[in-house]
Amino acid sequence: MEDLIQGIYTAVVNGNASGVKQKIQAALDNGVPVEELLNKGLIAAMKEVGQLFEEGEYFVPEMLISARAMQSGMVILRPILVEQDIKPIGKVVIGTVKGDLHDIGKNLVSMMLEGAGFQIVDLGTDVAPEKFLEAINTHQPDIVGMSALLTTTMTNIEKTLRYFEENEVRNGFKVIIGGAPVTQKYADEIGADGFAPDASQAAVVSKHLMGVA
Ligand code: B1M
Repeated sequence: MEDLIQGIYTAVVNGNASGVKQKIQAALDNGVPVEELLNKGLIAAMKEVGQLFEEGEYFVPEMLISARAMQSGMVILRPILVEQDIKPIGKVVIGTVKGDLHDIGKNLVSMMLEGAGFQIVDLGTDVAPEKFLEAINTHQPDIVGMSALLTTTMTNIEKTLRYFEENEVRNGFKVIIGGAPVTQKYADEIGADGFAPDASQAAVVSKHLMGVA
């Protein structure tokens, strides 16, 4: 059983999507519990990928390839997790703010968060404050994530936060922000709960916001 899980772990770290699919299916056929596959296989492997990125061993392309391999495994596991009512560690509504069409970084953040055990509701790009609010009311997230890549659209993060306050929903969730022009200083100034400079740290900070190590 440990060999099967180790195989999944290695396939994710190596970015081998077809290997992940085959090994997950083999493990399921051998009766390995889905929670073990998720926690010791996919999530543990993505944690390792995050560490390799922080140590400078992996760069964005390697991280993307591993994240896609992890997601190919999630395609198989997701319906089983729903069926068995296995809860994610939290729900994240995420989007790139109004006026901004950049989504490569935001997608990578979503994948790393999913790899860390979060359920993701991805609103895409050019997300107006009203659309964030609608998603908050529908999905009741634990965390709202906002990404901005342009100095001109970064200000829409603050506008969206103020819109949440005007609509009296701001206290129901934590807010994490990021993107090339975004800094910890800016996050502090506008009252965001968390900032991450990259996708790996976004997973660490989000878990911290949920009070999970
Ligand atoms: Co645009 N663009 N772009 N672009 N683009 C930049 C951002 C720019 C720096 C290029 C430059 O001039 N050197 C510049 C911004 C300048 C500024 O504002 N300071 C720029 C510009 C000006 C523009 C246009 C205005 C160009 C034009 O039309 N005149 C235009 C704007 C369109 C719009 O959004 N309305 C535009 C368009 C585009 C494309 C559509 C062609 C394309 C986007 C494709 C896509 O995303 N689907 C594009 C691209 C690809 C880039 C560059 C080259 C790469 C961005 C990227 O994907 N990086 C970029 C230059 C650069 O960064 N070298 C540039 C890789 C990605 C993994 O990193 O997105 O930083 P990044 O995400 C990181 C972190 O920031 C962090 O984690 C991620 C992963 O580690 N992070 C978060 C991101 N979101 C987070 C959220 C979090 C936490 C962390 O919590 C929720």
